[in-house]
Amino acid sequence: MIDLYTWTTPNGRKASIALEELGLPYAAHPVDIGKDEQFKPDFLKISPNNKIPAIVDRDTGIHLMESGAILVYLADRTGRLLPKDGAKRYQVIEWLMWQMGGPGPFLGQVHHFVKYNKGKAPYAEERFLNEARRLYGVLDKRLAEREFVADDYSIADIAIWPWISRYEWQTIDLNAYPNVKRWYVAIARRPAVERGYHVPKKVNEIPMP
Ligand SMILES: N[C@@H](CCC(=O)N[C@@H](CS)C(=O)NCC(=O)O)C(=O)O
Repeated sequence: MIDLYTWTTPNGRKASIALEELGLPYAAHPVDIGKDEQFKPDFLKISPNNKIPAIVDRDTGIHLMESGAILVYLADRTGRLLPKDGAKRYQVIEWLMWQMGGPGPFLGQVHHFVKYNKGKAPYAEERFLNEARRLYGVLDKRLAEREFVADDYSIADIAIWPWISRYEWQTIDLNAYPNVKRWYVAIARRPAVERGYHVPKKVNEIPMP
């Protein structure tokens, strides 16, 4: 049994979608970051960077923060969604790291400046929107030649998809990125993704272009 500490955000949904895809038994514990629950001392013991998601695996005693590390752990625990070794494993890790260093931080800045603080910092809005469009372009090019970012559906897709699901917040027209749109819709229709998206609670339907 895995305890998942999470909230209704892209980083949190990565972990719940992976748990659903892998069929691992888990208990979801809401950490309302709007109420600063991520700063509670008990949570900081497992997530010292005061961010969700975090997990505790009751069977192994292992606890982890950082969604990328959590995805690798869950995949290795089951032998699925991440090849065990060889070039294909590193290809998945390559695109997982791309998400952790690119769409995660930069689309997060778009949410901050463009959705929540529009007009306060035009330079930041322009800078982060340009970077968002560049990242969507990179993903679109990658998906022009393959069904999923690392050929087979993997934790790399699971890491990227929840960030793309906020395309409306990012003022991104998915029609401008047809390969991303095709990939996004295909993943959105997976039953495990539908279930994982609504953890720890349902706030809206999955946006559909
Ligand atoms: N690099 C971290 C980022 C996690 C993250 O930014 N979590 C946000 C929600 S999406 C959070 O918990 N924010 C609360 C805070 O910063 O105090 C990961 O991928 O797990």
